[in-house]
This record gives sequence, structure tokens and C-alpha cells, in this order.
Amino acid sequence: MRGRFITFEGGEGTGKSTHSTLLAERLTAAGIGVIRTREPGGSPGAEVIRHVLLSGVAEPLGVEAEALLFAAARGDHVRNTIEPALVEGVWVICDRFIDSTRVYQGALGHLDPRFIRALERVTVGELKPDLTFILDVPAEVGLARAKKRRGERVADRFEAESRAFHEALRDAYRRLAAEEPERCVAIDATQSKPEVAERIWKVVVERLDSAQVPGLPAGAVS
Ligand code: T5A
Repeated sequence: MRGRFITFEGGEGTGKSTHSTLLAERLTAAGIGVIRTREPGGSPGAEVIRHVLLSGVAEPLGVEAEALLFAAARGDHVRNTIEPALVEGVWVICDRFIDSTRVYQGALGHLDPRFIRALERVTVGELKPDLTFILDVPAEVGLARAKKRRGERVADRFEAESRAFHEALRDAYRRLAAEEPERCVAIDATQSKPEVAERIWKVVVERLDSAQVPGLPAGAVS
């Protein structure tokens, strides 16, 4: 059976890495084969493009060129990492995917949605996440968490954007969650890590085939 594809989205420091890791551990403990990956990156070619994008050297080229670079990375990632795993029956958990381009380059970068959809057709084709978690925290909470974790390191190209940018980002993600409720679930990520992780686990069991999650019979989850 084909694996399931779960993505985590949200602004900076909302807990995507934390909760994708916790979910992968829980699925593994339940006997499910799973890989964790991320965007931009997730394949050797895409990791090179990640470095170019996050260093900020591509910023002077403009938002359209950055979107093309994210798309090039995504195409490589889908071909070499995501699709082969799903075909093998392995579940794929990915930090960021198409929604990040829709929100960062589309909603905030003001790129024409037709351009964004055209990139999606080329890079992901029919592939769509089975489930997308949108982790929601106020911009100042996410930025403070990201700063604490970063320590002395310099903020990357996107972390360094203004507070207003990060607030607009949150609004755009909330709109996206409301537009696609069959795929997207917004999670209040201001709660403690164990509380957020538990909510995510419940949604996974509710939304995806619970027969594939041994030890948690369908209906056991409220
Ligand atoms: N981008 C990406 C685009 O513009 N377009 C695209 O198409 C794509 C794919 C990627 C950047 O690229 C942009 C968006 C991004 O700006 P990145 O380095 O991958 O950059 O950065 P992010 O994806 O933003 O990831 P971060 O590492 O900043 O944040 P996370 O993963 O959301 O947060 P996480 O889990 O590392 O947590 C941050 C800190 O908070 C703590 C954690 O322990 C950690 O210290 N934390 C909590 N603390 C208290 N309570 C909780 N509930 C907590 N949850 C986590």
C-alpha cells in the first residue's frame, strides 16, 4: 500500500521541526515505516539550492526567481526522496511543502497565483499531501522561539523579515487552512509540546487510516 504524506506548515519557530520529529517517532513506535524530510532541501540537489535561498544571495534576483529556485528544489526532492518512499509504502513527514510557496512567495510576495499553480504542476504534478498541519502561534511567540533556538547565529533571509511580515504570514496561513479544510488542520501551537503533540496524534488517527496504526482502534479517539 502507498505511504501517507503529511506536511507541517506555519511561520518561523511555530514548532514544525519539533512536531514532525515527535510524530515520526510515534508512528515508528506504532510499527509504521516513516521518513522525515524538509523543504527547501530533502535531497542532495535540493540541499544545495537551500543554501542559496537561505543565505539571501538570491534575494536581489527578485521574488519570481526565488520561487523558481524553491520549485527547482521541490522537483528534485519529490523525484528523489518523496515519491520513491511513498511508492515503497513508507510514510513521509515533511517540514514545509507547496503551501510555503503559496504563502511566502504568493500571498506575501504578491506573485500571480497562476504562476504559483503552474510551478506546482511542473514540480509536484498530482502529488498532494494527505494531511497538512498548520501550526499557529502569534508572530512574536514564533520569532522569540526561533531566536532562542538560534542562539548567536545570524537570522536567515526569511527570519530577518519585519514583524509585520510575520504577522501577515500568520494571517495567510490561517486563510489557507480555512480554504482547504479537507486537507489542512490548524493547530493552536501556543500550548505545551506534549499537548500539541497529542492533538496532532489524534488528528492523524482520525483523518488517516487508523487500521494502519496498531494499538489505536478506530473510535478510540475523541
Ligand atoms: N520558504 C520555504 C519559502 O519562502 N518558500 C518555500 O517554498 C519554502 C519551502 C525555511 C525558510 O524558507 C522559506 C520559509 C522559511 O523562512 P527553515 O530554516 O527551514 O527555513 O526554517 P523554518 O521552516 O521556519 O523552521 P524553524 O526551524 O524556524 O521553525 P520550526 O521548525 O517551526 O520550529 P522548531 O520546531 O525548530 O521550534 C523552535 C523552538 O521552539 C521550541 C523548540 O524546542 C525550539 O527551540 N518549541 C516550543 N517551545 C515551547 N512550547 C512549544 N509548544 C514549542 N514547540 C517548539
